[in-house]
Amino acid sequence: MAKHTIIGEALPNIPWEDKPAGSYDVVWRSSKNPVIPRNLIPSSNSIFNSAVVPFKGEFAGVFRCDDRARNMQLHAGRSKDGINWEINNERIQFICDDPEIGKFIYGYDPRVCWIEDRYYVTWCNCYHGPTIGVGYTYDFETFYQLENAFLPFNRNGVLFPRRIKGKYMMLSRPSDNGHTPFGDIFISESPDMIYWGKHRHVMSTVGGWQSTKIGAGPIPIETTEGWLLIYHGVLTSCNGFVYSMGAALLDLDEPWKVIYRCKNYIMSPQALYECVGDVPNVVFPCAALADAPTGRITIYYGGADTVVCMAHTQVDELIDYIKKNSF
Ligand code: BMA
Repeated sequence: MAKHTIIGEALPNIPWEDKPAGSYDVVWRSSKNPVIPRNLIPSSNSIFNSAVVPFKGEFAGVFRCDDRARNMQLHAGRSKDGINWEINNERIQFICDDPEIGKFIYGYDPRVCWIEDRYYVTWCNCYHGPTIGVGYTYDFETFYQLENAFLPFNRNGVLFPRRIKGKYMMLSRPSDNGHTPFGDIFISESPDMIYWGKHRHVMSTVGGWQSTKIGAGPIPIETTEGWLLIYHGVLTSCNGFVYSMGAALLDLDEPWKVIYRCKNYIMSPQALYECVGDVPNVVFPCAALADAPTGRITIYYGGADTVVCMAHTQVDELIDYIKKNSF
Protein backbone atom coordinates (compact mmCIF):
# COMPACT_ATOMS: atom_id res chain seq x y z
CA MET A 1 0.00 0.00 0.00
CA ALA A 2 1.26 3.45 -0.87
CA LYS A 3 1.45 5.90 2.04
CA HIS A 4 0.01 8.93 0.20
CA THR A 5 3.42 10.52 0.41
CA ILE A 6 2.97 12.61 -2.74
CA ILE A 7 0.95 15.77 -2.15
CA GLY A 8 -0.80 16.10 -5.49
CA GLU A 9 -3.32 14.80 -7.94
CA ALA A 10 -4.17 11.31 -9.10
CA LEU A 11 -2.87 10.39 -12.55
CA PRO A 12 -4.39 6.94 -13.11
CA ASN A 13 -3.21 6.81 -16.74
CA ILE A 14 0.45 7.48 -15.86
CA PRO A 15 2.64 5.41 -18.22
CA TRP A 16 3.92 2.63 -15.99
CA GLU A 17 5.84 -0.63 -15.81
CA ASP A 18 6.60 -2.55 -12.60
CA LYS A 19 10.20 -3.02 -11.57
CA PRO A 20 11.70 -6.01 -13.42
CA ALA A 21 12.08 -9.08 -11.19
CA GLY A 22 15.55 -9.28 -9.65
CA SER A 23 16.43 -5.61 -10.28
CA TYR A 24 18.47 -3.79 -7.62
CA ASP A 25 17.71 -0.39 -9.11
CA VAL A 26 15.63 2.25 -7.32
CA VAL A 27 14.82 3.80 -10.71
CA TRP A 28 14.25 1.39 -13.59
CA ARG A 29 14.11 1.92 -17.34
CA SER A 30 11.05 1.52 -19.53
CA SER A 31 11.23 -1.56 -21.75
CA LYS A 32 9.92 0.73 -24.52
CA ASN A 33 13.04 2.95 -24.51
CA PRO A 34 13.80 5.02 -26.35
CA VAL A 35 10.18 6.15 -26.45
CA ILE A 36 10.89 8.97 -28.92
CA PRO A 37 13.35 8.20 -31.71
CA ARG A 38 15.69 10.89 -32.99
CA ASN A 39 13.91 11.15 -36.34
CA LEU A 40 10.26 11.21 -35.24
CA ILE A 41 9.67 14.35 -37.32
CA PRO A 42 11.11 15.09 -40.77
CA SER A 43 13.15 18.07 -39.59
CA SER A 44 14.88 16.49 -36.57
CA ASN A 45 18.47 15.38 -36.11
CA SER A 46 17.65 14.43 -32.53
CA ILE A 47 14.86 14.80 -29.92
CA PHE A 48 15.91 14.69 -26.26
CA ASN A 49 15.90 16.62 -22.92
CA SER A 50 12.14 17.28 -23.16
CA ALA A 51 9.25 18.15 -20.83
CA VAL A 52 5.94 16.32 -20.50
CA VAL A 53 2.82 17.15 -18.44
CA PRO A 54 -0.72 15.79 -18.01
CA PHE A 55 -3.08 17.71 -20.30
CA LYS A 56 -6.87 17.33 -20.58
CA GLY A 57 -6.86 13.67 -19.58
CA GLU A 58 -3.99 12.99 -21.98
CA PHE A 59 -0.44 14.40 -22.23
CA ALA A 60 1.33 17.35 -23.82
CA GLY A 61 4.89 18.55 -23.90
CA VAL A 62 7.62 20.82 -25.13
CA PHE A 63 10.43 19.00 -26.90
CA ARG A 64 14.00 19.85 -27.64
CA CYS A 65 14.35 19.09 -31.34
CA ASP A 66 17.73 19.86 -32.85
CA ASP A 67 17.19 20.24 -36.58
CA ARG A 68 19.29 18.91 -39.42
CA ALA A 69 21.30 22.12 -39.49
CA ARG A 70 21.93 21.38 -35.76
CA ASN A 71 19.95 24.41 -34.60
CA MET A 72 18.46 23.88 -31.12
CA GLN A 73 14.68 24.41 -31.25
CA LEU A 74 11.56 23.89 -29.11
CA HIS A 75 8.56 22.04 -30.53
CA ALA A 76 5.13 21.29 -29.00
CA GLY A 77 3.70 17.77 -28.95
CA ARG A 78 0.71 15.75 -27.80
CA SER A 79 0.15 12.14 -26.75
CA LYS A 80 -2.81 10.04 -25.64
CA ASP A 81 -0.72 7.69 -23.50
CA GLY A 82 2.53 9.56 -22.70
CA ILE A 83 4.47 7.03 -24.78
CA ASN A 84 3.44 7.53 -28.41
CA TRP A 85 3.92 11.18 -29.38
CA GLU A 86 2.93 13.48 -32.18
CA ILE A 87 5.35 16.38 -32.34
CA ASN A 88 4.78 19.41 -34.56
CA ASN A 89 7.28 19.64 -37.36
CA GLU A 90 7.40 23.44 -36.97
CA ARG A 91 9.06 24.96 -33.94
CA ILE A 92 7.14 27.00 -31.34
CA GLN A 93 6.82 30.68 -32.30
CA PHE A 94 6.51 32.55 -29.01
CA ILE A 95 4.40 35.72 -28.99
CA CYS A 96 6.37 38.40 -27.15
CA ASP A 97 5.65 42.11 -26.55
CA ASP A 98 9.32 43.05 -26.84
CA PRO A 99 11.00 42.08 -30.13
CA GLU A 100 14.44 42.22 -28.51
CA ILE A 101 13.48 39.49 -26.05
CA GLY A 102 11.27 37.61 -28.53
CA LYS A 103 14.01 37.29 -31.15
CA PHE A 104 14.63 33.56 -31.25
CA ILE A 105 18.23 32.44 -31.63
CA TYR A 106 18.20 29.06 -29.90
CA GLY A 107 16.25 27.31 -27.18
CA TYR A 108 16.93 24.02 -25.42
CA ASP A 109 16.31 21.83 -22.37
CA PRO A 110 12.68 22.96 -21.71
CA ARG A 111 10.75 22.37 -18.50
CA VAL A 112 6.96 22.74 -18.24
CA CYS A 113 5.19 23.55 -14.96
CA TRP A 114 1.45 23.93 -14.26
CA ILE A 115 0.97 26.80 -11.78
CA GLU A 116 -2.51 28.04 -10.88
CA ASP A 117 -4.05 28.59 -14.31
CA ARG A 118 -1.51 27.89 -17.04
CA TYR A 119 1.51 25.90 -18.12
CA TYR A 120 4.74 27.84 -17.71
CA VAL A 121 7.67 26.93 -19.92
CA THR A 122 11.27 27.64 -18.94
CA TRP A 123 14.20 26.86 -21.17
CA CYS A 124 17.78 27.73 -21.89
CA ASN A 125 17.34 30.78 -24.13
CA CYS A 126 20.00 32.69 -26.05
CA TYR A 127 20.19 36.36 -25.13
CA HIS A 128 23.85 37.31 -25.55
CA GLY A 129 24.60 33.82 -24.33
CA PRO A 130 22.52 31.22 -22.54
CA THR A 131 20.05 32.37 -19.88
CA ILE A 132 16.60 31.30 -18.65
CA GLY A 133 13.69 32.03 -20.99
CA VAL A 134 10.19 32.09 -19.47
CA GLY A 135 6.89 31.71 -21.29
CA TYR A 136 3.48 30.17 -20.88
CA THR A 137 0.67 28.47 -22.75
CA TYR A 138 -2.89 27.45 -21.99
CA ASP A 139 -3.32 24.99 -24.84
CA PHE A 140 0.09 23.96 -26.28
CA GLU A 141 -0.89 25.78 -29.48
CA THR A 142 -0.26 29.44 -28.66
CA PHE A 143 2.79 30.29 -26.56
CA TYR A 144 3.62 33.64 -24.97
CA GLN A 145 7.09 34.75 -23.92
CA LEU A 146 7.88 36.85 -20.83
CA GLU A 147 11.15 38.48 -19.79
CA ASN A 148 14.19 36.28 -19.31
CA ALA A 149 14.44 35.42 -15.62
CA PHE A 150 18.16 36.16 -15.24
CA LEU A 151 21.18 37.76 -16.83
CA PRO A 152 23.35 35.44 -18.89
CA PHE A 153 24.88 33.01 -18.25
CA ASN A 154 22.48 30.55 -16.70
CA ARG A 155 20.90 27.15 -17.43
CA ASN A 156 18.48 24.62 -15.96
CA GLY A 157 15.74 27.01 -14.80
CA VAL A 158 13.17 24.88 -12.98
CA LEU A 159 9.99 26.32 -11.41
CA PHE A 160 8.23 25.00 -8.32
CA PRO A 161 4.61 23.97 -9.01
CA ARG A 162 3.09 26.39 -6.50
CA ARG A 163 3.91 29.66 -4.81
CA ILE A 164 5.81 29.33 -1.54
CA LYS A 165 4.92 32.02 1.00
CA GLY A 166 3.23 33.92 -1.84
CA LYS A 167 6.22 33.88 -4.20
CA TYR A 168 7.04 31.96 -7.37
CA MET A 169 10.29 30.04 -6.89
CA MET A 170 12.85 28.94 -9.48
CA LEU A 171 15.98 26.81 -9.28
CA SER A 172 18.77 27.61 -11.70
CA ARG A 173 22.45 26.95 -12.36
CA PRO A 174 24.62 29.99 -13.13
CA SER A 175 27.15 28.97 -15.77
CA ASP A 176 29.47 30.25 -18.48
CA ASN A 177 29.07 30.66 -22.22
CA GLY A 178 30.46 27.23 -23.11
CA HIS A 179 30.42 23.66 -21.81
CA THR A 180 30.62 24.95 -18.24
CA PRO A 181 33.11 22.97 -16.09
CA PHE A 182 31.50 24.09 -12.77
CA GLY A 183 28.08 24.79 -11.36
CA ASP A 184 25.92 24.76 -8.22
CA ILE A 185 22.13 24.95 -7.88
CA PHE A 186 20.66 28.25 -6.64
CA ILE A 187 17.08 29.36 -5.94
CA SER A 188 15.40 32.72 -6.65
CA GLU A 189 11.94 34.09 -5.92
CA SER A 190 9.55 36.38 -7.78
CA PRO A 191 6.27 38.11 -6.99
CA ASP A 192 5.19 38.21 -10.66
CA MET A 193 7.32 35.89 -12.90
CA ILE A 194 9.17 38.98 -14.21
CA TYR A 195 11.42 40.23 -11.40
CA TRP A 196 13.57 37.57 -9.75
CA GLY A 197 15.64 38.08 -6.61
CA LYS A 198 16.45 36.91 -3.08
CA HIS A 199 18.91 34.45 -4.60
CA ARG A 200 19.97 31.66 -2.25
CA HIS A 201 22.42 28.80 -2.62
CA VAL A 202 20.88 25.31 -2.55
CA MET A 203 23.53 22.68 -3.35
CA SER A 204 27.16 22.47 -4.41
CA THR A 205 28.98 19.83 -6.36
CA VAL A 206 30.38 16.98 -4.33
CA GLY A 207 32.63 14.01 -5.16
CA GLY A 208 32.09 11.25 -7.66
CA TRP A 209 29.26 11.31 -10.21
CA GLN A 210 28.29 14.89 -9.25
CA SER A 211 31.77 16.39 -8.87
CA THR A 212 31.90 18.79 -11.87
CA LYS A 213 28.44 20.43 -11.96
CA ILE A 214 24.83 19.81 -11.00
CA GLY A 215 21.51 21.11 -12.33
CA ALA A 216 17.85 20.70 -11.38
CA GLY A 217 15.86 18.31 -13.56
CA PRO A 218 12.08 17.82 -13.41
CA ILE A 219 9.69 20.18 -11.59
CA PRO A 220 10.12 19.26 -7.88
CA ILE A 221 7.47 16.86 -6.57
CA GLU A 222 5.77 17.90 -3.31
CA THR A 223 5.78 15.13 -0.70
CA THR A 224 5.14 14.85 3.02
CA GLU A 225 8.94 14.46 3.41
CA GLY A 226 9.87 17.64 1.50
CA TRP A 227 10.27 18.65 -2.14
CA LEU A 228 11.60 15.67 -4.05
CA LEU A 229 14.26 17.09 -6.37
CA ILE A 230 15.58 14.91 -9.16
CA TYR A 231 18.66 16.48 -10.73
CA HIS A 232 21.62 15.74 -12.96
CA GLY A 233 25.21 15.57 -11.85
CA VAL A 234 28.30 15.55 -14.02
CA LEU A 235 31.63 13.79 -13.62
CA THR A 236 34.61 14.65 -15.81
CA SER A 237 36.18 11.40 -17.00
CA CYS A 238 39.27 11.07 -19.16
CA ASN A 239 36.79 10.71 -22.03
CA GLY A 240 34.68 13.81 -21.24
CA PHE A 241 31.55 14.61 -19.22
CA VAL A 242 29.32 11.83 -17.82
CA TYR A 243 25.75 12.90 -16.89
CA SER A 244 23.93 10.89 -14.19
CA MET A 245 20.67 11.34 -12.30
CA GLY A 246 20.46 12.01 -8.55
CA ALA A 247 17.87 12.95 -5.94
CA ALA A 248 17.48 15.11 -2.82
CA LEU A 249 14.76 16.34 -0.47
CA LEU A 250 14.36 20.08 0.09
CA ASP A 251 12.51 21.81 2.93
CA LEU A 252 8.89 22.53 1.96
CA ASP A 253 8.84 26.13 3.22
CA GLU A 254 12.49 27.06 2.76
CA PRO A 255 13.53 25.01 -0.25
CA TRP A 256 17.13 26.28 -0.25
CA LYS A 257 17.57 23.98 2.78
CA VAL A 258 18.59 20.46 1.76
CA ILE A 259 17.18 17.87 4.20
CA TYR A 260 18.60 14.73 2.56
CA ARG A 261 20.82 14.24 -0.47
CA CYS A 262 21.62 10.87 -1.97
CA LYS A 263 25.33 9.99 -2.25
CA ASN A 264 24.64 7.41 -4.96
CA TYR A 265 23.29 8.24 -8.37
CA ILE A 266 19.77 6.89 -8.95
CA MET A 267 20.57 6.23 -12.62
CA SER A 268 23.74 6.51 -14.66
CA PRO A 269 24.31 6.05 -18.40
CA GLN A 270 24.49 2.29 -18.88
CA ALA A 271 21.94 1.40 -21.57
CA LEU A 272 23.17 1.52 -25.16
CA TYR A 273 20.89 4.49 -26.04
CA GLU A 274 22.46 6.46 -23.15
CA CYS A 275 26.04 5.54 -24.01
CA VAL A 276 25.89 5.92 -27.79
CA GLY A 277 24.55 8.95 -29.62
CA ASP A 278 25.48 12.51 -30.49
CA VAL A 279 26.90 13.02 -26.97
CA PRO A 280 27.77 9.68 -25.33
CA ASN A 281 27.16 8.91 -21.64
CA VAL A 282 24.28 11.27 -20.88
CA VAL A 283 21.08 10.75 -18.91
CA PHE A 284 19.43 14.16 -18.57
CA PRO A 285 16.06 14.27 -16.73
CA CYS A 286 13.71 17.17 -17.58
CA ALA A 287 10.23 16.02 -16.48
CA ALA A 288 8.34 13.67 -14.17
CA LEU A 289 4.72 12.55 -13.92
CA ALA A 290 3.36 11.49 -10.53
CA ASP A 291 0.28 9.59 -9.39
CA ALA A 292 -0.36 10.54 -5.76
CA PRO A 293 -2.56 7.56 -4.69
CA THR A 294 -0.05 4.91 -5.82
CA GLY A 295 3.16 6.94 -5.42
CA ARG A 296 4.18 6.05 -8.97
CA ILE A 297 6.64 8.42 -10.64
CA THR A 298 7.62 8.31 -14.31
CA ILE A 299 10.70 10.31 -15.29
CA TYR A 300 11.38 11.56 -18.83
CA TYR A 301 15.04 11.97 -19.67
CA GLY A 302 17.25 12.53 -22.67
CA GLY A 303 19.56 9.68 -23.70
CA ALA A 304 22.97 10.60 -25.18
CA ASP A 305 21.60 13.96 -26.47
CA THR A 306 19.74 11.96 -29.10
CA VAL A 307 16.48 10.34 -27.89
CA VAL A 308 13.77 10.67 -25.21
CA CYS A 309 13.53 7.87 -22.65
CA MET A 310 11.33 6.98 -19.67
CA ALA A 311 12.16 5.55 -16.28
CA HIS A 312 9.97 4.60 -13.33
CA THR A 313 10.24 4.71 -9.55
CA GLN A 314 7.95 4.58 -6.53
CA VAL A 315 8.02 7.54 -4.16
CA ASP A 316 8.34 5.68 -0.82
CA GLU A 317 11.05 3.41 -2.18
CA LEU A 318 12.95 6.37 -3.63
CA ILE A 319 12.66 8.46 -0.45
CA ASP A 320 13.82 5.51 1.70
CA TYR A 321 16.79 5.10 -0.64
CA ILE A 322 17.67 8.81 -0.46
CA LYS A 323 17.49 8.76 3.37
CA LYS A 324 19.50 5.55 3.73
CA ASN A 325 22.22 6.80 1.38
CA SER A 326 22.28 10.47 2.36
CA PHE A 327 25.46 12.43 3.15
C1 BMA B 1 24.57 20.46 -21.33
C2 BMA B 1 23.32 20.83 -22.11
C3 BMA B 1 22.42 19.63 -22.26
C4 BMA B 1 23.15 18.41 -22.74
C5 BMA B 1 24.42 18.20 -21.94
C6 BMA B 1 25.26 17.07 -22.47
O1 BMA B 1 25.46 21.53 -21.28
O2 BMA B 1 23.68 21.29 -23.39
O3 BMA B 1 21.42 19.93 -23.21
O4 BMA B 1 22.33 17.28 -22.60
O5 BMA B 1 25.19 19.38 -21.95
O6 BMA B 1 25.73 17.34 -23.75
